[in-house]
Amino acid sequence: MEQNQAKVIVDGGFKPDVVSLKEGFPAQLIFIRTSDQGCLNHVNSTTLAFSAELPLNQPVTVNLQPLKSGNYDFSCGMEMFFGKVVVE
Ligand SMILES: [Cu+2]
Repeated sequence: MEQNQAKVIVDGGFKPDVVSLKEGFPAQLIFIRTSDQGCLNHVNSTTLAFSAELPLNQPVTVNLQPLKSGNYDFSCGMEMFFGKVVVE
């Protein structure tokens, strides 16, 4: 099966801050924090039900169950920086 994943570089913000995933298949978000800037050593999402530490320069894969179409938010631990997952 085709991979259903999106990569986000964490470098003083989430880059890109909008990513897309396909509806109805297991999915992965891969975060790579490449900078010590800001307060981005933690990412979480209430709507996607995950929470992860982001060690510097180590890709972190978040596995997601098949998703329904819609928009989902994620943010840094202090909810200062935000990103969005568009599932369709
Ligand atoms: Cu923050």
